[in-house]
Amino acid sequence: MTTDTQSPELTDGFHLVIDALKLNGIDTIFGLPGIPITDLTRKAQAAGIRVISFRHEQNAGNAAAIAGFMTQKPGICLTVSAPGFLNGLTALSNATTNCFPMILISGSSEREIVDLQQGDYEEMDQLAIAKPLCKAAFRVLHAEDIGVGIARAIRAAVSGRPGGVYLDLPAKLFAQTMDAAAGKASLIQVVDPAPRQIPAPDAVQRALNLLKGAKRPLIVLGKGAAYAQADADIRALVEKTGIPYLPMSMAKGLLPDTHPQSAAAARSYVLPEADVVMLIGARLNWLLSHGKGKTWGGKSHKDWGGQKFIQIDISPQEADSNVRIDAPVVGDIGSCVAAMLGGISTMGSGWPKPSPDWLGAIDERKDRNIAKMAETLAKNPVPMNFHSALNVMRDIIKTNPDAILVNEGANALDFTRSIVDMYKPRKRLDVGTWGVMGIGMGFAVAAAVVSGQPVIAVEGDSAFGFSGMEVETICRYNLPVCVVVFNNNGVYRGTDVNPTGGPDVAPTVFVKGARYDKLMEAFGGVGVHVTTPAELRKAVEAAVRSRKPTLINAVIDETAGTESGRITSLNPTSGKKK
Ligand code: FYN
Ligand code: ADP
Repeated sequence: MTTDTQSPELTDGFHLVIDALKLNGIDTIFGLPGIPITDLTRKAQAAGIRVISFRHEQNAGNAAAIAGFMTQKPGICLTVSAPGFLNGLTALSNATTNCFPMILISGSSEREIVDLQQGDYEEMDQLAIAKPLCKAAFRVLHAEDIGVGIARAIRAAVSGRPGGVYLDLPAKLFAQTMDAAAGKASLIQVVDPAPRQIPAPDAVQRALNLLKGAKRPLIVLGKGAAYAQADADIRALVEKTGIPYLPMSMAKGLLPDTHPQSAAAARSYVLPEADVVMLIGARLNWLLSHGKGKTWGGKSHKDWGGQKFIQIDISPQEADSNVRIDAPVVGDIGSCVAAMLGGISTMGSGWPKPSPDWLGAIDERKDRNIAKMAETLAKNPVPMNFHSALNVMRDIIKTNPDAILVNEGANALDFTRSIVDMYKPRKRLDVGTWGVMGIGMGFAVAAAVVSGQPVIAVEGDSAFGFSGMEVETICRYNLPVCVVVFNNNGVYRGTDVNPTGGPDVAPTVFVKGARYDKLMEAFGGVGVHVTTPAELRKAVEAAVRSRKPTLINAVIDETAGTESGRITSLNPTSGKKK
């Protein structure tokens, strides 16, 4: 309360930023303190926001991005200027590529000095650098604009196709003061930040007509479908139509991988054989061979396989990006799937189930692949290989379906994806659209913080190295994270040799017999060294039960693994003599 004789109550940039975030339901910030945002982290914590401090901004950024994916609220990453900002940028860019909503907030140097290039502390034109790498970028210069700046950042991150947003806050802004009441009035509580986008009825009808006439229909579920949190309706659409479906990596578990309609184990059969493919939140990018070529039954790598496509997506520009989309349905997945279900229900029993021939042929391939897989998994080679180790992880996820599986690497990624079944939506978090390494510990920290569930991170030894120092963060916040490092002494394998016979090891080789478990012990967590599936099982079960930060160094046969896992063909020399 102020009276005429008292000076008015003041607020400042620090508090306006914090109040604006809180007003919009932001309860967690991932970041790394330093000039000029150290006090912002302190004041945010004092104001009741959970502040998770990392050892490197890229990991904080990855944490923010995956928190955005899991919650549909923009994940916030807070960094210092220039170098800290740049460290956060890979994550921001990756978030944008993956359609994860995230806001990178970075402190910056003084505009006047930056623009005249007079050599300020950490001088950099951050806004200009961020712009091409994210969905939107804003700078706030005046305290009274903080409310608008945060509101615009939130809307840009979560509306339409979600993505990364950059918010530039120059150091001077934080100390600016203004009348507290005016400051409060300047803040905006964003109404309906991600408005539903209802598909046009004729677009829905066009899609239903195409699907209904299909002889060999297929549904592809992507991570956009997982993000949408329309789980029950997506399941109903799959089950009511009876159409087989293929989950992309992060859509695994949207329906349990053991669902009878899953065609995951017959991937290379269904893609070329399907005549109508309905994509739900999945892009026809490299992960789907751009919708053409041999994967789709085309004669050469550029040929169209003859499929017709329905694409449900929030981005109107996505259709026709690689091949013709015969029935684009533009809208949010929840609204689109509900509209499709509505159309199907008006047909009553008139919806034609896919032919028994198509379903039978898929089942035959599936059964064959699953039986082959079971045979491989049952083996117990010495030393342990990816399969025998992942057989353990498969059982652990089966008995702990709420646990979140973080996964990165090459072979460690590809084998885990096909061996470890997921049972619930948004439980598998991995390298996504870019195949980026380094998401591991950032994703693991965020997954534990956001969900409170146990997190199991299956990491290749190379992949782990990118974010390994965050085991200290895991210990500091006492998070229920169990990291399993599949240690085969190198990138892909540990067996390469230096052809010159010189003293340096080959570029893909690491220190042999490294003990990653000791890293976790250094910070008070549990480190376990295992060489057999039985030891691995015991260690992971104990970690999940105890919820103690744990790192298991799982020694894998160093000859196991192929170059680049399942994507060897992307290497420029693939198929040629080296
Ligand atoms: C799948 N499969 C199964 C099962 N699930 N067999 C038995 N049981 C189960 N449950 C079979 C499936 O039918 C395939 O066999 C094979 O396992 C592999 O399946 P996957 O992984 O779905 O298919 P594929 O061909 O590897 O998929 C292509 C891809 C994928 C591009 C989508 O490789 C991918 O997501 N890659 C990302 C790689 C990446 O980002 N790496 C990081 C950089 S590594 P067939 O049907 O017989 O083919 C840097 O070097
Ligand atoms: P995957 O790699 O699993 O195939 P992609 O990242 O390629 O998935 O595709 C996700 C797609 O989902 C993007 O094209 C994006 O526009 C879309 N998308 C994301 N969220 C939604 C949503 N809520 N509604 C509709 N489409 C969405």
